[in-house]
Amino acid sequence: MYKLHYYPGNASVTPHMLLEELGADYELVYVDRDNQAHKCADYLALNPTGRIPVLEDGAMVISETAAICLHLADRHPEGRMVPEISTPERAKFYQWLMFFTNTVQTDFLVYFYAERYSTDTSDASEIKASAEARLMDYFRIIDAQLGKKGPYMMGKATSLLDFYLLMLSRWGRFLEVKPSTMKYLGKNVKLISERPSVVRAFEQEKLEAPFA
Ligand SMILES: N[C@@H](CCC(=O)N[C@@H](CS)C(=O)NCC(=O)O)C(=O)O
Repeated sequence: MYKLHYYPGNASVTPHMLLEELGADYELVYVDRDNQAHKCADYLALNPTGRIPVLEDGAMVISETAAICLHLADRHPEGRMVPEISTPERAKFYQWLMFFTNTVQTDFLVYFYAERYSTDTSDASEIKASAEARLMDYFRIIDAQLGKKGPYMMGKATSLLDFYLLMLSRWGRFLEVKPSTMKYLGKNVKLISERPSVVRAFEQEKLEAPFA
């Protein structure tokens, strides 16, 4: 049985949605972030970065959301969460996943933790505003992709990208223009957030609508 260390709505929500979607046997382990549990010795022994999530798969401990998602997709190939290996679709899948995790998610960290990105805390609002501008550009790029080849990131088939995107769009509900109000992205968010697996995961985390 898997163990997913999570905090409601955090990056753990993507592997959580996937675990439900894949019908996997798993247990949720609540990380008491409000009391800094993710910075305590027990948690740091699992993930020295002190970041959420962590997945335990037997004796194996995995951190980094994208790595966890890819591992789950590998372990449950029948769920078809990634395109076939060595195909053009697989190459584009890699491109978008790296964009989501290296670029979009990274700028969300800048947006949410702006004070960490300067030694002068008075810079935080400027740092946050510039991250927001970049995030808006990224969501426009994603919306355009979905407009060309939707309704899912890989066209007609769902993949783990769509679950990742729901998490990012949900975080984007604090931006001045909510990603879910964009034409094609909004459709994608609606389709994914209505999936029974996602409804179950959100209910378990007590996340309330609007989901993005
Ligand atoms: N690159 C990491 C980032 C994870 C991350 O930053 N998680 C946030 C929650 S969404 C966290 O743990 N924040 C607590 C902190 O940075 O102190 C991943 O993708 O797993």
